[in-house]
Amino acid sequence: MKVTRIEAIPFAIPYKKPLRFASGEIHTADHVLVRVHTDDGLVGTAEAPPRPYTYGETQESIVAVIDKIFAPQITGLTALEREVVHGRLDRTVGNPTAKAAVDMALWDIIGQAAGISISGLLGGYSDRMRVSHMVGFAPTEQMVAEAERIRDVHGITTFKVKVGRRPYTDDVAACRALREKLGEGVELYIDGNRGWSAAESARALREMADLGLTFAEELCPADDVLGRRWLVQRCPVPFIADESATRAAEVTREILGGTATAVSIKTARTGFTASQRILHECEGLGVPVVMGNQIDGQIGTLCTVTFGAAHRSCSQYAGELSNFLDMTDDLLTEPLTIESGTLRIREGAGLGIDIDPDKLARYRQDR
Ligand code: MUC
Ligand code: MG
Repeated sequence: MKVTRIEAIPFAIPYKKPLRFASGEIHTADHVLVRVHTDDGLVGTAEAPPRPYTYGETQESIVAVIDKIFAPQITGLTALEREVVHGRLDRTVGNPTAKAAVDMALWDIIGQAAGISISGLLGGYSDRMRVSHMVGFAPTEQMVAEAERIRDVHGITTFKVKVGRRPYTDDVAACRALREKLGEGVELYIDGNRGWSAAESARALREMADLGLTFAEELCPADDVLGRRWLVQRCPVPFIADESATRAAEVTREILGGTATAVSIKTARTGFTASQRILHECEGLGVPVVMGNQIDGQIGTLCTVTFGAAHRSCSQYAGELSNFLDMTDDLLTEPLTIESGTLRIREGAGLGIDIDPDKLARYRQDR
């Protein structure tokens, strides 16, 4: 299980329609496929999605940090020496999705070597998760039509609605229309990606008080420390820290500082090793967690569902696992499918990621 080589392969797959939210928009999945090779012929696989508006990473920076810094640092270590690996990776600040992809690829190797599924290694709670679908910015009637289609085609009944536009009343109207058209049988929550001020957020929450929202996520910036604490004290539902809680220490700051009361765990940024630390921290503090989506492709989504389904507290709420539906294609030999509103993990050793070589050849950007 000794690491001999790490590949960081940039690829690009267009979206059928862009996903728009307060901090950015996505037209193409310009991700990086990470493959860690070992001396016994195993290959661990994961993907890193660049999100410059959230972490500062780009596709080029992910490839460069892996090729130039991470690969030389961990070549020669075994996949079982994860504490040593992370000690070396953490000499470089930031770069969360590059580090996370390396971490998950190492877990994939361990699972394959042991002949055990990663889900079993992590916790083995379930083989599936309920799915929550993210509804991006669009005219209200299109947002409603998308949610209805996703419910009717995939059986999904939980929706995270992107908010954070100005004026905030547009988002309030969209959420109201979603509740009216979809009825009481669906679960709705909102994510502002820091687009509103604390005062706008408070007004919006007041005007949506009758909509039965279950969570509110990153409505205003965490850097507005006192404003956000003031808002969270008044928030009628758990307030999820997402981009403000990307490491265990940030989770501590957000929760103990009173600027969040729930946490989004994204394997795309904390892999499996650090995601487990955050999960256990949240469990110890009595803070709910939601499995979030970094606008992952199918590889990243498989990593998320593997982690989420493995743990009881992650499975309490629907996981955000459906963004890949908007992509025109993907790299897996056997595509993921969402049935009756749930997504299953892959059986077998490791993560069960099998890359289609023809698709990789078509979409890779480095040849
Ligand atoms: C989300 O939950 O915010 C959009 C930006 C980002 O960092 O993640 C996505 C989804
Ligand atoms: Mg979010």
